[in-house]
Amino acid sequence: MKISGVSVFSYALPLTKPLTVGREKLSERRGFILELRDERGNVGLGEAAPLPGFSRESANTVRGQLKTLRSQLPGSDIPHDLENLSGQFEDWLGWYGLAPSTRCAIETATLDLLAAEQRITLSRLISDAPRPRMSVTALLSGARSEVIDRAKALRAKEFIAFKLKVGRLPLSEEIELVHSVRREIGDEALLRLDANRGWSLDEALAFASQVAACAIDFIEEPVASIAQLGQFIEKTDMSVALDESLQEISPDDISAIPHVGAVVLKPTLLGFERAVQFSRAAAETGAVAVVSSSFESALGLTALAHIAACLNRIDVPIGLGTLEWFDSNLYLEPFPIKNGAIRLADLPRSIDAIDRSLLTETARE
Ligand code: OSB
Ligand code: MG
Repeated sequence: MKISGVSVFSYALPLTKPLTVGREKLSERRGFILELRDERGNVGLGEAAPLPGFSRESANTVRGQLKTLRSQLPGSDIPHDLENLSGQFEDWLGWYGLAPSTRCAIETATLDLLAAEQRITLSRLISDAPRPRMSVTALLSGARSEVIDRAKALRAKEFIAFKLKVGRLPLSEEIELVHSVRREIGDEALLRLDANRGWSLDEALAFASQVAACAIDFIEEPVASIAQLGQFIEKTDMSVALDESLQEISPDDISAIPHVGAVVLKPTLLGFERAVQFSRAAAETGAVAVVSSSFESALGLTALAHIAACLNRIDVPIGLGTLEWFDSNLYLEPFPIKNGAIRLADLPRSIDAIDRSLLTETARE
């Protein structure tokens, strides 16, 4: 099958509360939608939403790369076996030198198009037996009272996994907060932490020893470098997850870091195929893959839910609890996270669900 037409759109969605990422504070979320069409009128959509403060590429870079794809791709054949996600996209697109969020858009749009051609879902294209249901992690951040109230409310709504942001307040306050959140959510729920590299090694070790009784599922990025992370792992029993570090290493490097508990896969920051390659490398070392959002629209989240359904045999809660920052999410209907979980059967096809009135076509000059 050939790609016969390509369009590029941009969007800007207002946020319900300011979003602080790294040193950036965002009041709206901007991104791009890439639309691919084949000769038979099938359509595939993908999202490129570089996250200021976290992505290395700028929106301008991504816009330029999408325009290049728009001028180059029409008339080209879609290569075979892309859905294997084991280097076929790299063989096809590697020479363009695309940024991760641009890669993610073209990869997901192509997979969405292939799925449309075969009248199946994206997850079914990639796996014979995708998981029909996945738990979603509730994200806890902000002031103490907000964290506690949300933990209580979302536990009552059947969320079974929580992720608390740490590494921001004085250590003693955060240690107390972790204990309080554990008390609120009860012993059955999973509690994950994310320090976003906010601590020195000594701080991280002190923290870990004082929340040892809180049964932490894992902590993401407690310290500033991969070298320090190795020392943290050696000196504590707390399970560690890689997030920021994945932007600095390749899948082959995972096995060199001993006892990684999990990898947090954000296809917007890594690329879609590369994220899957990280998940396979992680599985070989016994680490689980946690597919996670970079505050994409519902269209991006749909692709994330489909790939997450293909990666783990057990229910590993996924990091899609970012929609509360959005007033509208680019879909006409709310994104189907219900009772702390997503069912594949509830996910609409992007092309049917998207609110075209929120898209602006990027000029062809
Ligand atoms: O710190 O893990 C992070 C989203 C964008 C950028 C950074 C992060 C996140 C998330 C996503 O936390 C939600 C999740 O992982 O549950
Ligand atoms: Mg993280």
